[in-house]
Amino acid sequence: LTQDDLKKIAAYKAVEFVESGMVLGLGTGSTAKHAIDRIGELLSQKKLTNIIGIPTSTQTHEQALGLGIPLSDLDTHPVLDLAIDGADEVDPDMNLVKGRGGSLLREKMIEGCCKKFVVIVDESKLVDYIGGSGLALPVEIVPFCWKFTAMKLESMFMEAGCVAKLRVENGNGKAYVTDNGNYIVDLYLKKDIGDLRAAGDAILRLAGVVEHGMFIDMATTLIVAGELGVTVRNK
Ligand code: DER
Repeated sequence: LTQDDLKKIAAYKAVEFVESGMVLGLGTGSTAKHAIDRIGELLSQKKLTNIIGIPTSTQTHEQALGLGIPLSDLDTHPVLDLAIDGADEVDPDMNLVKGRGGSLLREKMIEGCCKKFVVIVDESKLVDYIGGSGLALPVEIVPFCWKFTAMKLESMFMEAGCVAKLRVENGNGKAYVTDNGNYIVDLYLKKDIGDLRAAGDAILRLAGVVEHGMFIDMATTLIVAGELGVTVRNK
């Protein structure tokens, strides 16, 4: 099974939680894409009806539009029944790293308003601690004096061997700009930062920071697809 096969298996399993009439948070990324495709398919087969989708990115908005999924937003639906989204890392307490696809702010806004937040991953996303993959922990910041903010973030996690890098567009070296017109600084950690809430609060206290990619205690259900099968775990 390829990694994408596993993502699809986890995604389809999550869609089993979708019931007609639900208001859904539609995630962003290659795993969530499969779930949205599946929802579109069930709608076209009339196996699902009266679904409203709240997209977490312009990318997901476009995909859902193309599938004919009726769309809305948080202004109209401030409480959602269910959100389905992927993650970049999942620790043993179901805390997440998200945002390597650039959509962490809208994801966190929308997934914070759901009665149920189902996270779908292939087994490669499981880590012992947040940052443990050695890959990016994204932080969305305002473009104004981004170097200053990046430097403050890097020094904040000096003990964890943190390196902060401005995310650039593939190829042309220009700063990546989020759907919200902001920049992303990716933090690369060499050690466990310990108390995630304290770390997250410290990050948010920097005036130039908009939001960070740690989703602490937000997931209610974790679906993991691996070589040995798919597991569903509730918080
Ligand atoms: O960037 C994001 O937040 C994505 O949801 C990410 O966390 C998972 O993306 P993937 O399903 O393509 O690995």
